[in-house]
Amino acid sequence: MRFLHLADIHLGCRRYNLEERTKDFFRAWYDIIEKHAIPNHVDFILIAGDFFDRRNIDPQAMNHAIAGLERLKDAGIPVIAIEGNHDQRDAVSEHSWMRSLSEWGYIKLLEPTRDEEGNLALVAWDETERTGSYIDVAGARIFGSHWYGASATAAIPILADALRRAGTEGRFNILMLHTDVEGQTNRPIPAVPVAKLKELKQLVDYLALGHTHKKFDLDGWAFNPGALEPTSIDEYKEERGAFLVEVDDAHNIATTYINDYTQRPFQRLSFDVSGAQDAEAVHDAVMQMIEREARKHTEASDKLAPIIEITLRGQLGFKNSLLLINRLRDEARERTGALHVMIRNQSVPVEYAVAAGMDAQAPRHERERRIIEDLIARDNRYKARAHEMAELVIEAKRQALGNESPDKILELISQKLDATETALKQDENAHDEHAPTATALSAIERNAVDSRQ
Ligand SMILES: [Mn+2]
Repeated sequence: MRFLHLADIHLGCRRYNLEERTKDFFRAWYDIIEKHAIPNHVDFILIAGDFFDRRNIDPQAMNHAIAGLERLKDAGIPVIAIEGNHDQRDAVSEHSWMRSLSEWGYIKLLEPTRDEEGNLALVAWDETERTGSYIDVAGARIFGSHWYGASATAAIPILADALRRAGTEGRFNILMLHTDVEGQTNRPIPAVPVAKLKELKQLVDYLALGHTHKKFDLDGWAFNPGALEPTSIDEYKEERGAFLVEVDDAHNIATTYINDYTQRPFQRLSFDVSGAQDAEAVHDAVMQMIEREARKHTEASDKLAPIIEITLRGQLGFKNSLLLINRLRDEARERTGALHVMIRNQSVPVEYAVAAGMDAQAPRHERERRIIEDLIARDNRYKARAHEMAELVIEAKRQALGNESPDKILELISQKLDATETALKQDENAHDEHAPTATALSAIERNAVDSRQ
């Protein structure tokens, strides 16, 4: 017996508002059929949930699904599937596109049902009704299950009971399950503990998992192939793909991990803007980095053009708005031939950096003064007197901690504030002649930014 185990194909996945990106999910799905399912004459294909990216798919996603399913139908390869969290039917509806595909004869959607007492039951596939919870194909008995979400751990013993009642003896039993497994996810969400999962081991010879978008296996018994394409850039580094599974007469399992189908290349670059003189300097340095490190794509290449993400980090020595992000992105795309360039600006303007570059070993009172001073300096009204104002704050705090009366503290504050305001007014008058120049400059800056974005 030979079969292909897929999961999380996510047809119809839209990212970056790019038509091409949606097609990537189709290319991966279709390519794996052409390259692996058909040449290897597999007996069946398993889709362990999330065939579609969402419940309410658009017509294009359905076209993508049918194109592959028609090809498999012509080749006489049955597709056995379950619903995942992304494509499961609505709680209030009897209908889902997965059920429709099953009714139309493209897939066999396996779903548990309820017996008269309301207990979970697994019933044999009915070819006329085109419903059922398990099916016998090529010497295997394949069982389907629902998406249980956070109650997956509680569902395991119930599933085990239902499997026992349905009968698994003397067969090669496969169970499809869409769930997170403890230790395999980076997300802080409840996942099924491995020990709990293993309660199924006596009943199931091959546990066909889906949901986690990376490849893993447990004891050569439970297998999760991962998504064919990354649904977010965070997944691009994970090993993902499909399993080609070979089972001999003694029920020995041999799996081959497949990832040589058409995939969109991704690249992540990072640039530290700290110390750059101006926006032009950042621009030039980012372009130099791209020349050095970025994956270049040419029309002649038979590979897909990459998606490149560039993150700007560090402290920016000038206003954020002076960074011409669109210009950076466009020029980076031109130089690399990428399908798409994302610029993530995570740099922090120096004006917001508090106690930047301060020695971490400095005594507490020095650090306190510096932090208060930096916070005050953000306010242009007090910027010129930040040092004195910091002194005042610290003195007021000292008095409050010393149980000084509120009236006394208020008096101290108003005295100092008055003195500071008088001093500031004098300063303003002295600087009046420069004011128009500063305003004119920022207007020019604004215009320059507007015309380029
Ligand atoms: Mn998924």
